[in-house]
Amino acid sequence: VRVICNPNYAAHVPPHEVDNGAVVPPWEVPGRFDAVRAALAAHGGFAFEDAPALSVDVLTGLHDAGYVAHLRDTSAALAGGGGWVMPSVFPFAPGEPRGEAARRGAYCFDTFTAITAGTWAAALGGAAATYRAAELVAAGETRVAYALTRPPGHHAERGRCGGYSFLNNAALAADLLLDLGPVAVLDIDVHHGNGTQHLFYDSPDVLTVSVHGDPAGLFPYFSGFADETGTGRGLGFNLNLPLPPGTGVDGYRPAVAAALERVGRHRPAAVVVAFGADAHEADPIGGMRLPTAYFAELGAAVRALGVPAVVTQEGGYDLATVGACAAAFLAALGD
Ligand code: Q9C
Ligand code: ZN
Repeated sequence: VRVICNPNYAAHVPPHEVDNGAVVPPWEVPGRFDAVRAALAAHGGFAFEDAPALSVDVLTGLHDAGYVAHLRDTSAALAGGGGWVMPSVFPFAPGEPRGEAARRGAYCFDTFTAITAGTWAAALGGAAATYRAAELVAAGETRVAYALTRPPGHHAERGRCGGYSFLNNAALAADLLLDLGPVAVLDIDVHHGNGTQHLFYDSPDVLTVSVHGDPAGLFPYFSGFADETGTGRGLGFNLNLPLPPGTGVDGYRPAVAAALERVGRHRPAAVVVAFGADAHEADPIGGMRLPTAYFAELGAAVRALGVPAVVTQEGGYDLATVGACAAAFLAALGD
């Protein structure tokens, strides 16, 4: 399996998260990438390459220009120091944000997602890895390509970061793959892929399907419910399959079967998998009960679609198992 690496993955070092007002250590750390890379190398059968640089212009159709400038300019302003930017106040009146404190809240939807000096470089490097992976698949050079990256992307909206995500890599891949025909995004991170849903909510061309923990009790809390089915021409082209906390293999199997049935009916020319390992039983924040071996079953099930695939790395916070889950999934999906 071709593995396209984000060369700047280590540049983004979050200082902490703020959870219910308390400062807590960050879960989304550079060691996650190292753990996955080491597990893939130990497994064998993976070919690693660094992504070439990506022009920021590629993001234009996907992300709001003011938001992109905020990420870039904030990282630049923090260069050389150990500081960060996090919101304290969120928009409660209409209008463009005026001033730094307003921009912090306007361009972010939670207090888990700090911007640091290296955030822009790391996020753009992740987009570059994903873009390259999608290019390889679109050109028919490989049937499966995996963008090995952090920070994640699937929570990022058109104009807001959140959920540790800054640029929506899965959506970027889907956009590129539309050249081939209809595209489906299958999101199996334990958290609902709210950003990807949001970006394609009115689109009948990109089907978005997400299997995740019930947002009544799990991030992102405000979306991921079963009654969110799309809007306008996109009505019927978003499917959410929320699962109760503590779900194991017996609960995941029928949900994944329903997800894949819907993906198959879309007759996609290519599929994007937003891959998370945070539904694993050892994950510290997911609350689900999947064993490592089930990730191989997931990979085989996606392979059975018979469609080329781009995989983006999203969540997975247990450093001891995240790599084995990715290796099991990708080895079963790939050649
Ligand atoms: N007490 C991804 O997996 N909530 N994002 C953390 C912990 C934020 C997850 C609160 C979870 C974001 C890509
Ligand atoms: Zn997640």
